Amino acid sequence: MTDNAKLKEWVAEMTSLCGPERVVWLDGSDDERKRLEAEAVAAGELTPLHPEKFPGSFYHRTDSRDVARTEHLTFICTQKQEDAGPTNLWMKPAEGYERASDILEGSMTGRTMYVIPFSMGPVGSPFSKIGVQLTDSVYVCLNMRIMTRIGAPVLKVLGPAGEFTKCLHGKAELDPERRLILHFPEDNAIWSVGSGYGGNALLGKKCLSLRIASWQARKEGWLAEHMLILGIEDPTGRVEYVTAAFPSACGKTNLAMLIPPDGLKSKGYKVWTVGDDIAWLRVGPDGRLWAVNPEAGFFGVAVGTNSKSNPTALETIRRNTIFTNVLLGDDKTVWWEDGEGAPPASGTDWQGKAWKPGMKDEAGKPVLGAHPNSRFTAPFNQCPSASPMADDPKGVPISAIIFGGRRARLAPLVYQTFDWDHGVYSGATVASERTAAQYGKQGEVRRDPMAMLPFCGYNMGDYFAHWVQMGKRIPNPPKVFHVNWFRRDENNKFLWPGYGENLRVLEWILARARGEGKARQTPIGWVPTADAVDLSGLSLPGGTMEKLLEVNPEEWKAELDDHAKFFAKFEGRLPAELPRQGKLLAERLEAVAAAAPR
Ligand code: OXD
Ligand code: MN
Repeated sequence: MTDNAKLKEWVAEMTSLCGPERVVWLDGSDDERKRLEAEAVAAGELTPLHPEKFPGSFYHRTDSRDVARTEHLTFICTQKQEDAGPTNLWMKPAEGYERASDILEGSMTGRTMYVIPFSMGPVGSPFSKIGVQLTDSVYVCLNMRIMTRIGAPVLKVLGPAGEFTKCLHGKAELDPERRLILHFPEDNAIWSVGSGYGGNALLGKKCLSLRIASWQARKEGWLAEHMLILGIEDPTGRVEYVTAAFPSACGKTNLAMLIPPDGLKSKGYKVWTVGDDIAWLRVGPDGRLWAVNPEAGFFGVAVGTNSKSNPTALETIRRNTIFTNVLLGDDKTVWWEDGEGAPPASGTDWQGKAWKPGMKDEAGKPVLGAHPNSRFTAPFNQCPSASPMADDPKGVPISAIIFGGRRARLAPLVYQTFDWDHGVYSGATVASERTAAQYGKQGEVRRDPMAMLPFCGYNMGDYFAHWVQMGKRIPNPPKVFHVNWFRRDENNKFLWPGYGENLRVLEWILARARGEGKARQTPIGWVPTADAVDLSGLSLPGGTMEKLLEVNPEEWKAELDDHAKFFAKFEGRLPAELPRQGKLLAERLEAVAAAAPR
C-alpha cells in the first residue's frame, strides 16, 4: 500500500502494541464501503434504515456513557506544562503514552485494525495535512470516509517521505474510567482510547483539525479555527465569503446552510456553504486571507434540526447518512425531538430501551427518544447549497471574520471592530450564556475565546499573540465583526427572528467590508444605523432595531472588568495589544459617559 518507511514502521509498532488479528488498509473505494457496511451490519454496529425513506443510510448507537466529547479526559501532552496553558488539561508525554499503552495493550486481540490514510483539505492542496488513523471500529471507518478524503490518493500524495499525523484509536472497554484523549503536538500524534463517540474517535475532526493543527498553524504562520465558511451571492452574481466562530449551541450549522428570506431571495441573493465547523486560513498570493474547509462532510447535531431551523440540512441527510443516538423507529426510520413530523408509533431510544411517544419517567418527565447530542454524518456534496468552490485547492478569499455569542443583553445585533487588533480583542472576549443543554448555572456567562476554548492545542495567551501577529502578515486583512442573534427584550423575548433572516446582517457586514453601508460610531465599534439593515419583507415591532442596536456604556464597563479578570489567567503570555485594546475601550466608554447630558 505504501512505500513510506516511517508509516510502515509506525503501523508495525502499533500492531504489536494492540495485538489485532488482522490489519486492513483502506483504499477508499466503493466496493470497500459496501464490504465495511456489511461487516458493521453483521456485527450489529449498524442497522440499515428503511431503503425508500432513507436510502443508503444507517443507524448506530454508542454506549450510553459515551455520547459526547469528554473535555475532562482530553489532554495536551507537551514537555512543559506552560505550553499547554491554563485552559487545557496537561499530562507529561511519557505518562500519557504509558497510561494509554496500559489500556491499549492487547485490546484488539481477535479483532481487525483498520489503517485509514486521510487528507484534511483537498488531496494535495497546499492547505492540506495528511493523517493516518488506526482504529478497531468499523463505525469510525465509515464515518471517516464521509468526513475526510481517504485512501489510495492520499498515500500517493504522502509519498515515501511525507509527514503525517499519527492517529491511534482503540475502543478498548469503552469504560469512562479508562478513557483518554491525548494530543502530543511535539510528536504530531494523537492517541484516543476508550471512546467510540465521534468527537473523541473521528480523529481528523477536533483532535487533528483544531488541536494539532492550531499548534502547527502557529509554527507555520496560518490559522486553524473553529469557524464556518459561507459564500453570499448578491443579485449581480458577485460572491463574497465570510467565516464565523460561535460557541456551541449558537447555530453554526444552521447559519452555514441558511436559506435567504423571501424579501432577499426575490432580489436574487443566494447562499453557498463551504464549511460548517472548521476553517484553515492562509495568506494568499494576493495579500488576502484565504480559507479551506478541511472536512468533507457534516457531523451535525440532529436534535433541533427541522424545516424551520435548517431545511437545507434535512435535504442533505435524506440519503447515505449515518445517524447516531437518535430514536430508531420499529419501521426503520429515525426521529428526534424538535425535528420534523410525528414520531414513529414505537421504537428504541438512544439508550437502547423500548420507547413510545408520550412516555414519561418515574418523575413524570418525558423520556427522550434521541440524545440531545445525537448526530448525523452526511457527505458534503449532498448539501443543496454546497459551494462549487469547496473543493478548490486554493480555498476562498475571506472578506469578513465574524465572532459571536449568545447574550441576552449587552452585545448589539452586530458591530464592526475598528481594526485587526480590536477584532482580535472582540474574538478573545467572546462569551456565551449557558443554555439548558449544558452543565452549570443557566444564564451564567462563559468566556470562549474565538469559540476555541476546548480546541486550542496550546497556551491561549500564545494563541492570542499569534492572532495579533497574523494581522501584521496579512497585507489586506478581512474586517472583523461581532454578532449576537440572541438579544432579548424586557419580557425576555428574543428581539431578532434569527435563522434565514440573519442574511440581512451578513449583507450589512459585506457592505461594510467593501467600505459601504451606513453605520454610527460607538465606543465598542461601528453599529448599523437603524435603517442600514435591509428589512424588505420583514416586519418587526416599532423600535426593535433601536433596541437590538443599543450600546449601554454602563453595562459595557462592567463587562470590561470581567474581560480583565479573564485575561489575568494568561499573565506572562498575553500580548500587550489585548490590555491595550481594553484600555482604549475603557477610554472610549468614559468619553461618552463624560459627554452624556446629566
Ligand atoms: C462540535 C462541537 O461537535 O463544536 O462541532 O462540539
Ligand atoms: Mn464544532
